[in-house]
Amino acid sequence: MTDSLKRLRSKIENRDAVLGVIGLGYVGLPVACLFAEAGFRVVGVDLKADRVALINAGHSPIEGNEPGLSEVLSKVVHEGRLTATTDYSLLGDADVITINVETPVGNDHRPRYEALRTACSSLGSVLKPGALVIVESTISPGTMAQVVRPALEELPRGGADADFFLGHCPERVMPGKLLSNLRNLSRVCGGTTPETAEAMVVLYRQIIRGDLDVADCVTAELVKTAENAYRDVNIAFANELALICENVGGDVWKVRELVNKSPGRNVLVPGAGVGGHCIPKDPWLLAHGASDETLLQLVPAARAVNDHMPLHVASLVEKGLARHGRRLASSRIAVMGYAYLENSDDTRNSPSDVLVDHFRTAGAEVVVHDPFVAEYRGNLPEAARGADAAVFMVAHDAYRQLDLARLATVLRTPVLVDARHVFDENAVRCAGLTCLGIGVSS
Ligand code: SAJ
Repeated sequence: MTDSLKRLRSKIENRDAVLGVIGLGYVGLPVACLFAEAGFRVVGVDLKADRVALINAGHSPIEGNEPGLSEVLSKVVHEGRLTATTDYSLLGDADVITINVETPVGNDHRPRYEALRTACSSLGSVLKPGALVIVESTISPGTMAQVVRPALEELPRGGADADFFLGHCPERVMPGKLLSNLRNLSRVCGGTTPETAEAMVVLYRQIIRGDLDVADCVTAELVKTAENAYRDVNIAFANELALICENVGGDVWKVRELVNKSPGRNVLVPGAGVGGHCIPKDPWLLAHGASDETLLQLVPAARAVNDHMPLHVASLVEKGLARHGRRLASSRIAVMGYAYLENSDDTRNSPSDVLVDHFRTAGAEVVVHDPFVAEYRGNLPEAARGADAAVFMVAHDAYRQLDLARLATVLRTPVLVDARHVFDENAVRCAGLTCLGIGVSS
């Protein structure tokens, strides 16, 4: 192990190391808070001056319910352990820098690395010798070698493993559980050398209780993208099984329950589609790593199945309207639920977005309701008044408690489409509503 890495490890163990965090979003900010809470001095860098100002005032810019985050943030800011800035030069004396910027995919399903490249080249211009740089953003296999390392080495310097150390430790956070996931979930510490990976374990052990597994960078890149591609493929199987059940007169909920009694089976939950900031994107990041795209059939096919689900829900709505002699173009549809996940206000890549666009393009009038999304809040069942169909796209608790008989009185046409298995079918029918749902014969 090089002397500079030895020195870095002891600075980390003594908590004398200065940490830098680039990107103070839903991953970077909790990371900065936990390292500051552990006793490190942390400098957070973000491009958004308003976000920086809010953080320096001790307030969290992250919406939604994040248990403990506001309290930790306020504490470490007032103790002077965490400062935020838009100025990269303040990272010049950082011993460890994590990069937590967005890594979206474009409409062509290819990674968009502009933010990552900018962060790396800006950091490279101020990075001090012997520092450790860790990318926490989710990236395609091969990105550390082909994008990150070259961007950091743009300036004439000794390069990774000589002049600075480089690793990849993908995050595993989830909205609503940012701090608890960070503290408790295991992480892969992928280093460009085994010694660097070991130094990463020493660092993350300061804040993480879960397993810290050493690996190389490619393994770390593969693990994170694979774990989410795996989830997407399994959701797609559940969705395709639901479509089959609809066609053969089955009930996917009964079928799923009985299949899952078989050892080693775990059919996931069919539904209105797959939203969020991770699952729709990470399979494409995994796929991009495979240079020979012909290798891949399952990952793209699963994405296609899941992306189709909102349109399948639309076909169920049209079927229900037709039973009452109505056409979509002249109907009013109440879309119930706009968040991508139950009891969340997060609307990123929401399947409801696709559904609303589809209905509006077809000429239907659309009203949206969501108890967690400010612009769509409203009384229930009043929000559906005058609609010809109420489509439940998210299993918010508030919908599970809905008085179906009252819903029937406010609808103009008594059609209910249940895209998240929110209701008991018989209860819906007893309320005098035409009921159609994912995975059940209509
Ligand atoms: N979904 C289904 N059926 C399922 C599970 C999910 O249709 O059986 C849909 C959800 O409705 C949602 C989307 O998929 O629209 C994603 O749901 P999710 O439960 O996977 O939640 P995410 O997107 O927040 O996933 C994140 C991921 N974490 C990271 O990327 C770090 C994922 O790997 C985790 O498994 C998940 O959180 C979690 O459950 O913690």
